[in-house]
This record gives sequence, C-alpha cells and structure tokens, in this order.
Amino acid sequence: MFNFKFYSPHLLLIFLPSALFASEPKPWQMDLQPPSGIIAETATDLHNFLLIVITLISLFVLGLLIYVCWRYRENSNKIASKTSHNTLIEILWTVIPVLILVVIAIPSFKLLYLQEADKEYDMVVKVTGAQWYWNYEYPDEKINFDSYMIEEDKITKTQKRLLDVDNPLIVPEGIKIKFLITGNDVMHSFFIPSLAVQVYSIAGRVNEVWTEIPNGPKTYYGQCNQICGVNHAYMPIVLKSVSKEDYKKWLKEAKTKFASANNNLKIVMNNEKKFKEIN
Ligand SMILES: [Cu+2]
Repeated sequence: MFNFKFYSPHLLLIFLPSALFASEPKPWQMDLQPPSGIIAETATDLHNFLLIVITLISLFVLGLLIYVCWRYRENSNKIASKTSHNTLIEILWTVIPVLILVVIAIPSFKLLYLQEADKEYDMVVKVTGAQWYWNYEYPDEKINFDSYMIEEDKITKTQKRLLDVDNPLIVPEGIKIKFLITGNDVMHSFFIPSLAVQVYSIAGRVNEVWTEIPNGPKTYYGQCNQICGVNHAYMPIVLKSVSKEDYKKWLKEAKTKFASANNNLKIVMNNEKKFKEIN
C-alpha cells in the first residue's frame, strides 16, 4: 500500500487522478481511447481509414447480394443460366482487391516502420509481468518496484476501481521511452490502449517497443490483456507522466523507497510475495 509519508505535499498532487488528465476506458465507450503520441495517432488514423474501406466494401457486397437475390429470383428466371465463366469479371474481382490491399499496405507498412525502425529514446524501462502484478525497473537509476492493484475494500473516492495501483510507473512528460518487456511466470501482455502499446511479456525473452509520451501531465491506464490466470483482471497498469522537475523529485524519493542493490535478486524475491485473491 502507498506510504504517503514518503511523499512531500507537492508530490501528492501528482497522484491525484483527474478525469481531464487521464486516458482510461469510459462507460459505454464505442470508439478507441483518444490517442497519445505519434504511434497511437498514426495507428488511430489507420484504424479510421480502414473503417471507411471496410464499410464501403461491406455495403457494396450487401448491395450486390440484394440485387442478385431480386434480379435472379425464380419468378423472373424460369430457366436458370448455365454461365460459369466471365473473363472480364474474373479479372476485375482479382485486380480490384489487389489494388485495395496495396492502398491499405502503404499506411500499414509506414506504421510498422515507425514502430520498429525509430530506435531513438530518452529512457529505458524494463517491465516484468508476474502473477498477478507488474514490476517496473529503471536500469539507469538502479531502482525497481512492484505495482499492485488497489483492492476494492481499500479503494478511496478518487481512485478507480480495478484500474488504480499502489505504485504507478512515473515518467517525465515529452520523452520517448523504450520498454523492455519480459515475464516472470506465465505469459502476460503489457497493454496501454491510448499509447498503442501492446507487447507480450514472456519469461526468458525480452520484447522491446518504444513509445512517445506527449507533453503535459497525464495518467495512462492499461491492463494485462493476455489471459494469465485467476487474477488476470486484477493487474492493471498505471503510467503517469509528470513534469521534468516533479520526475526528479519523485526519483529522489523513489531511490530511497525502492532501493535495491541486486535487481535480479529482487525479481526472484517477488515470487515469494503472496497476492490476496479477490472474490
Ligand atoms: Cu497477466
């Protein structure tokens, strides 16, 4: 549980959630969460473009089916046609879908290139998925800590049920982060929808992904989205971006709070932690 004694009053402000500054799921939400950062914005643009393409194709196929059902119904076609080939139509239904796929492939490959090729980053965070919590490690700062969901009976009015955690991942605003994502036991998945980050966390393997954290303090909520056992639904992800000064202050206090000489040992020790099961 959060030990507020460790945090000075100005830092408390960082941890007060605000509806205005949070990327989170909303009740009855139909669309994607508003994107943050260039990868999420590009992915959302691609999604919106594909939605138009797929809607036009579906409407065309539906219209064609309705027309064929009406035009070639039994009443007006007593003798059925035996036609089985039409070269022009066969060329069309091959060439047109190929062209549509090429049009889709261009923005899609651009996005893949953006995600995979731009390796410049300002900081590295190692994320370890475990049953059922996350461990965040800042290799350059030599700190790591566990992040547990706040259980329902301990939740305060300002916290979000099933989403808020005791120790959120704090990062400075306006930077590029490289996440190294690995696992401690079964497969998990590190998923923050508004940042378009979704990477499997697999024991014995390190996956990497980079993302841009836009300017401005904000809370980004995510969840494990690889079914990983009985408490799969209770290992949310909270990433908070704060100003550079607040980050430095947090880092100073975190180094005391989460001091750790041997990070690998810490991960092994995490195995012994017991998570109270939620009914
Ligand atoms: Cu999981």
